[in-house]
Amino acid sequence: MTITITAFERSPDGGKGLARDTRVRWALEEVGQPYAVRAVSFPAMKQPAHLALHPFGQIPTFEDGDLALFETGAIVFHIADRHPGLLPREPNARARAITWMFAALNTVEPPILDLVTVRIVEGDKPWAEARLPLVRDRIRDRLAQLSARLADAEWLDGPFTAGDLLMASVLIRLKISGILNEFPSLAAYVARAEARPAYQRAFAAQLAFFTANAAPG
Ligand SMILES: N[C@@H](CCC(=O)N[C@@H](CS)C(=O)NCC(=O)O)C(=O)O
Repeated sequence: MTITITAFERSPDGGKGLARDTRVRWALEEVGQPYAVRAVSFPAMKQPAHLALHPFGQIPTFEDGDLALFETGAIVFHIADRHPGLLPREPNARARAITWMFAALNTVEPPILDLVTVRIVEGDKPWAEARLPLVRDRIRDRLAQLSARLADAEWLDGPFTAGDLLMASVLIRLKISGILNEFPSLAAYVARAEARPAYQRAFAAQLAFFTANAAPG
């Protein structure tokens, strides 16, 4: 049974790999699992067929036989739980890696998403410009704390884990803002993550998918 995930038919990021299917592709590449991708258009995401898979009408989804999942945290955890390579076997190390998965999605990602919201979704509001410094400072606070914890380690807790995969995926979104470069150890951490062959394959696959779907028919 082939794993099937969904991705934007035409990602609004133009193939920069910021859509969340990239983190699922990356996890699958890290554990060596082949997968297929089904493109979903924006209107189709809100139709009953897709809502049956994803109650919030978003991508990505994950299907394997009769199992259907949504939420990248749950999907990446499921992949890491079922296949060796992304979570340590030793119970305490495994629990700490899972803690970093939650930290990435619950503590570090929200202020970063706020920046996207204020820039893109609320960009035309009269207060958007005034709100921006607050949002950027909230991100800086989190990055300062994360950078202090990472110090000069290669990964967050021992070997590369699903916690690093999600943390790097979240931080990658900040590259264009310039904020990441204010924290050289985090910028280097992201560069190390992006240099992993599995990330390279995932990035190339999402770009090829975008290019194929964007090609005039
Ligand atoms: N918390 C969800 C967020 C999913 C999400 O926001 N997906 C975006 C693409 S990266 C989406 O489908 N946006 C379109 C929409 O919400 O209508 C996850 O991690 O899977």
